[in-house]
Amino acid sequence: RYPDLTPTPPMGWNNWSYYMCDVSEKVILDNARALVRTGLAAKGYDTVTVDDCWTLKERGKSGELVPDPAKFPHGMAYIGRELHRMGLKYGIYGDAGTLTCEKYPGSLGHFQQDADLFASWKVDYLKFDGCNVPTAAGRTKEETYHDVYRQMSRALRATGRPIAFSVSAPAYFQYEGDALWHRVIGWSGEVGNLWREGRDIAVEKHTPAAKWSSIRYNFDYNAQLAALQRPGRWNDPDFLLAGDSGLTETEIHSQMALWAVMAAPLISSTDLTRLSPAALRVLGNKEIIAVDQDPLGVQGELVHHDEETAVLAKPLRGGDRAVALFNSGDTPRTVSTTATAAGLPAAHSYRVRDLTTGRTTRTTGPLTATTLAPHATALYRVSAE
Ligand code: A2G
Repeated sequence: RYPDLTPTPPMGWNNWSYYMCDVSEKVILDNARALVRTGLAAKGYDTVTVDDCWTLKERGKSGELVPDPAKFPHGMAYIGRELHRMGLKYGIYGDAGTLTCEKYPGSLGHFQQDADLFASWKVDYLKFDGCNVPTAAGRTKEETYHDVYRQMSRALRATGRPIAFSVSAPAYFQYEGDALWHRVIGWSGEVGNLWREGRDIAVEKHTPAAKWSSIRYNFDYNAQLAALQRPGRWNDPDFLLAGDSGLTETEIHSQMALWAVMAAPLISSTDLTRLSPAALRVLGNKEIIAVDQDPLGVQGELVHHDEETAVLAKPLRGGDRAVALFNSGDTPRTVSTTATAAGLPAAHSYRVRDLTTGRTTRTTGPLTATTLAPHATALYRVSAE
């Protein structure tokens, strides 16, 4: 079993959703500086990950990955030094197959060599994708994925450097039946610390409607996986889109609240150098971050779910519960549950703190969000008195 390197869900920033293959030293370091300047780094967003397209299309003479000198003129160890100097952690992207999704060299046949190279650059986090993994002779697709991810997991351990391991395998099994992807998630939590499931979240160039529907899709998918997550081993429904164009403040707040109640990794992927005050407020909401990062490490479960609404409850250390009331429909609705349905003990009175407005009220049991706007989520922290 891979070491426990992520006691709480990883937080940070990744370039993919906004910049895609237009990644560079400037993009990475400008955004890293923005992470620090905005105060988001101090709130826990500490891992900066370079996604696909950072290498040349061919390996070097010794079979090594070669950073693209036009994109990374000072090389990749330099990125690590700069990030570490800013108090941040260094994440990088690789792929378990012959080629990455964007057809740059994959690590198949080079697992130890690549792990050693990443460790020599002082990498702290590896996102390991699963494009172009050819099914091995005499093995099933699942066995093949298990083999390659296990090999990379061992290679990372053999470097002696603690490198958090993000496994993309489950995303490559999502249409193949519950039993199968449940199994894949099971072994992903043995070989690594977190795993990507659901679809890739929409990227900046997609329409606002596509962005919202991808948040919806990954929410619905991830919400069913609560039982497969364990403290320290995380389901990853992909990036937070706050800051990308076209989404409303209500929608980016909903994504943040839903991801937090599901104890999902909080990985922003936008242009942080021109983040709006609204997006910064959403990403920087300390009480919502605290729900996500709660030391119990439990993913909130669905208390209620229908076509238009969902209610989730997450146990927190000390006995409180975080309760999310989500109106996924296109008309205003009142969404409600009760304290006991959300798992709180029976009591005469409960304190209800609205983590969006910061207002505290009291209830004898009913928890209601009155006429929630379309796509809005209310997130409450509820304590029995
Ligand atoms: O490659 C895949 O689609 C990744 N998805 C996505 O996040 C991004 O890294 C892209 C780059 O080519 C998964 O890892 C599931």
